[in-house]
Amino acid sequence: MSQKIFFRNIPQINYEGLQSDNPLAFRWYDENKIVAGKPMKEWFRFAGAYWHSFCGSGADPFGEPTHLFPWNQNNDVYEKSKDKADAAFEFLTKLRLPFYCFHDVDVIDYCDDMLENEKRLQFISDYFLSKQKETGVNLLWGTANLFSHKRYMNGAVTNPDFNVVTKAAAQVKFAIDATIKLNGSGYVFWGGREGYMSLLNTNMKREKDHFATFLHKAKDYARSNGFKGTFFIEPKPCEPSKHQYDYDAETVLGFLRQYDLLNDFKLNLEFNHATLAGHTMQHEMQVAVDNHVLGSLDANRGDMQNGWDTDQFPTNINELTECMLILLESGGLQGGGINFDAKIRRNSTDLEDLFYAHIGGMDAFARALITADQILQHSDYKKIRVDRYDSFNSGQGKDFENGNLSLAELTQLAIKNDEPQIISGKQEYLENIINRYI
Ligand code: XLS
Ligand code: NI
Ligand code: NI
Repeated sequence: MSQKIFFRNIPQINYEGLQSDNPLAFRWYDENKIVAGKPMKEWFRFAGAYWHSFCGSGADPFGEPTHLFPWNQNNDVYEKSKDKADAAFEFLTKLRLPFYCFHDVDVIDYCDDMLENEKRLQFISDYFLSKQKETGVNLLWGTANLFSHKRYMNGAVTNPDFNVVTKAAAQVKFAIDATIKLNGSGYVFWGGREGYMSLLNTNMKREKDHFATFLHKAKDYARSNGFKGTFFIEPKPCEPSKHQYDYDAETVLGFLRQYDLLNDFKLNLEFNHATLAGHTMQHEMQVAVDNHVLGSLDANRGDMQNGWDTDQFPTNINELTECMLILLESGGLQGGGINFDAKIRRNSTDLEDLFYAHIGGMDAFARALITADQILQHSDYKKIRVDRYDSFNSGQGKDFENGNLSLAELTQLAIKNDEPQIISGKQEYLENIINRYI
């Protein structure tokens, strides 16, 4: 099969360490380096995002495309999809990204004919399969884009019109088929239009019921067709809908529990979505860990001054270090990896910019993982948190924790006991530990 080269001037990206001045090298990400018992590449399972890196045009609501990349120029649907695949697999291989993620419409253009779409996706997924065999790059997760087409303006599987639900179902079926064929580790549901713009025209209860029914049917279909991977729900509070049903980690957990889906779904958490929900990513990750659903991460960052999903590449070492503390203590992601759901800026127009962006992100995670491991091994970070709860480890505190003290008994203790001591939470001390180990 003929195969095009798109990054001719860009070499294989290697780990060169801290003394290197080469901007096209890793300074921290050493894929085989063992951290806390596992090679870095296994902790992270990094993935490139097809939509941002190979479909993004740099266009914004005010301006035309600026990323006029050569793999997007062919007018033939099939030829263009192969060009993009050639570019993607060359890119992933050169960057040592072991995985990729895609929406159906990222990898090949869709039309309004369902059978033709199925054929198109089969065509390009066959091509991917040969590329995967040749390069060793694998699919982290697949998904269906149920938000761009105009038919989804009132929602996809939560649309008030049943006809739209069927179109979404067909797209999900084809995307699951492709994910199974490509041996994907996971399948993602991000409900960008599953929510509402106005409650005046929305029956929220009915829409959520439909959402849950649909997820059951999709899961049953995938399982009965041999899908062994993990299903992920990706929370986001808003954008494009004013209010989205999968608002944040806690909300999704409540939904999964209510509709008996908790055994089958984990979470795919995204940094910028956490901040949009008014949380830190650390908060979202800890909620997921505490409920055994930390599945996968979409790596990016928002802009602290702008309130939308800017999807910038991650660079904040302090934030990432705190996240890696949670990741390390949890033992790792369940079924997923770290997908760079991030885009280069509109005015970053060189092919190299795509490489710098990913190198920076991978290095930032690697540095954060190493730092977090040092903190856990050598500092009293863990001990301080454990010790704060010491009063529940024995005596009446333990009785309370076990549910063995009534409100009246607690009151008797309050009357008898002295006023509690003032005990410091040591926040600044802990913040200093993070910076000391960075
Ligand atoms: C959009 C989402 C999207 C999902 C996949 O904000 O992050 O990119 O990850 O549909
Ligand atoms: Ni995402
Ligand atoms: Ni996003």
